[in-house]
Amino acid sequence: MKVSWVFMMLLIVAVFTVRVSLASDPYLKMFSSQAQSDPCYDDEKARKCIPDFVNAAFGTPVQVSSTCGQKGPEKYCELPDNDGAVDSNESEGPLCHLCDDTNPKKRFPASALTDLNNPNNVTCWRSEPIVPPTNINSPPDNVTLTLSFGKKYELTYVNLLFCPRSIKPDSIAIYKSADYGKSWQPFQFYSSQCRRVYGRPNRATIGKANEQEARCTDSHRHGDGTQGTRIAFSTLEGRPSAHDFDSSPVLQDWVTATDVRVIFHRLQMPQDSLEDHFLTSQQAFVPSSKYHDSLLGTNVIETYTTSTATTTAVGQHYAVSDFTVGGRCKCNGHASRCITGKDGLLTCECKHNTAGRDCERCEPFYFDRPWGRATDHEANECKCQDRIEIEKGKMQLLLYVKWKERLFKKKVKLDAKLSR
Ligand SMILES: [Ca+2]
Repeated sequence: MKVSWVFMMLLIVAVFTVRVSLASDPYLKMFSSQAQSDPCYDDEKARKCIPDFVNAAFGTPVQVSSTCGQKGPEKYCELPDNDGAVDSNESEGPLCHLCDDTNPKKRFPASALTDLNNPNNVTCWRSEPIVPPTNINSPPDNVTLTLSFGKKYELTYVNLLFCPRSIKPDSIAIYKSADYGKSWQPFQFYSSQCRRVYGRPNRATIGKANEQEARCTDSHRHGDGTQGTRIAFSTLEGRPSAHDFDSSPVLQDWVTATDVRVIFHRLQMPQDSLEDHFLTSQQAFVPSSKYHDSLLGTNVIETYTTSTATTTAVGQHYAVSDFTVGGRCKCNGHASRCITGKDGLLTCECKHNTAGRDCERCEPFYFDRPWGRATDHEANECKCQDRIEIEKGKMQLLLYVKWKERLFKKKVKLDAKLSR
């Protein structure tokens, strides 16, 4: 009786197992097909793959050289709305308010630059009030925003959205670094006076010979190419090889950045009519010197002149509500996403037998052909070396590790002897 009961139980378990395995078969198939749908492979054949397009600035801390109200309460002023109305409860005047970093309702921190941009609840960063220029040669404001991605990205655009009722700055320089801030390269300039301020022609044409050159434009002053209070720099616009990006190492370098820096040089030129909002006296306009780029990418002024003009400007400042940088994590076509590595750093999840934070080299023992960036037509997968060569390499590595171990043990013994 006991034996037949055990037999029955075994039979039930066997039938159940067969039914479950049959039932789960489609699921297993589904999972296996999911595993095969790696964007870096097409039926096990390597193909170019790239991480998603993202706003690389979103939620990233921005280093700023100046923030309103951090050294105590300060006055800042706004332009009136089109209908002349400004909502203010401050006693300093109808256009002016106080900023105070210790008061949550009056703070304008750098974190507002890269938070969620909600049109119904605009958050702003504001600089400390600046000293308005008395003439064209007055020292530049040099108010700086620096954004570090901690990883190489390929950038498509850099956008700045200015706060409601704020002035769109006149002269802005955008720089980029591709070596984590060691060196900086001009990316784009904006000025109503490109030649005078940045020593560059206005709206220069870019040819095949100078595709890696920063341009200067006054378009932001005239409304074309920008919308409202926005400045949008498109990294590839007007560059001839942009349509054949895959085969242009020059443009691939051009869009590569680990950091982006925006330097506000002039809020307004002294002769700007808009300045009437803030200045009560006519300024002397003295055309002569310009800012120039030093190797470090900081801009300095060559000469200073003094002006006899007096100003009563108050509360002029820079105010940005959104700093956006569109691009993709740079993986050279060998990864479909970036992940946080064991070292805590953002790194490509490399495929095609490639390695490195940007999949910029072949994995050990995969040097059958030189490394190459993946293109639409050729994945440039790193291939395995000859089997014997690999075994030889592995053996050499093993011998080296063992030798290091022996050396370490000897050292430990020696240290122990000496310490006695
Ligand atoms: Ca914001």
